[in-house]
Amino acid sequence: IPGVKLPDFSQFGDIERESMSRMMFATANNMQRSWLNVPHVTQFEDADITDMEDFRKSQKAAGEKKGVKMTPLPFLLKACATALAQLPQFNVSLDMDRKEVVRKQYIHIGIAVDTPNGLMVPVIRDVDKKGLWELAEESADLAQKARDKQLKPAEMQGACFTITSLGGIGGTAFTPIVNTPEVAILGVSKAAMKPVWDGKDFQPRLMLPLSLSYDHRAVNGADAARFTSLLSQLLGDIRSLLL
Ligand code: CAO
Repeated sequence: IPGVKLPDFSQFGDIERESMSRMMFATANNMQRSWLNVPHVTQFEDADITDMEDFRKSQKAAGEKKGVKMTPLPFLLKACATALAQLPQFNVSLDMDRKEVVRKQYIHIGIAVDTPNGLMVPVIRDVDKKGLWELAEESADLAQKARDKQLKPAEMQGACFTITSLGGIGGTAFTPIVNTPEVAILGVSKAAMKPVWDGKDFQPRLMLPLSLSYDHRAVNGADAARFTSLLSQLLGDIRSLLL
């Protein structure tokens, strides 16, 4: 691809130069590799998490006893694990050299963590086999390890899918970049109260914006809409996560 030729910026005003950290350089290369190799499409959906949030808040005292904070993330992990099991076309990688699709029989999910040193993606293994408290504890531990630069290489490998949540910060939607060779990534924005028509009246409901970016070589648009609709259904009635 044509390179970007830099002008001499100092002709426009004072500048400073600083070496990129190894991590910033590696992240920049990974982003460019994914962006250039993967034909991206993003599918948007809102999930009604009013009841989920009531339940989550009802667990506050239990969380204080256990020393674990229950955020929306464990529910998202569980819902994505269920969706990956029901729609296994999202749990693949493409081997273009061998013209093969690699289907994974395990469900490991990466979580993007914002750290002072840049973006890190620790991986939670076998999310489908873990409960909400276990996921809450493990994701908090891994996020802390990421911030403390204590993650081992093995703890950042093997993901089938990634969740990137900006919900604690803000925004209504974004288009995340697929963490190739995974074929999809879920972006989560900030939940907001919205008027939702119930057929008779508008009801105030807490709506969570979801943005699913996917590799259009591996996944078609109809499947992406099925995936986000399923996520919305699962988060809308978390009892269905038990089924
Ligand atoms: N909507 C509204 N509020 C939300 C929310 C959402 N979607 N998600 C989380 N929150 C709330 C939490 O409930 C918590 O509120 P309280 O303190 O009042 O209980 C607060 O926001 C902070 O949550 P958190 O961000 O600490 O925890 P989390 O489990 O939701 O997320 C982690 C953990 C590691 C994903 C997050 O800390 C993080 O690093 N996010 C950034 C990821 C990122 O940079 N992605 C971009 C990658 S592409 O460049």
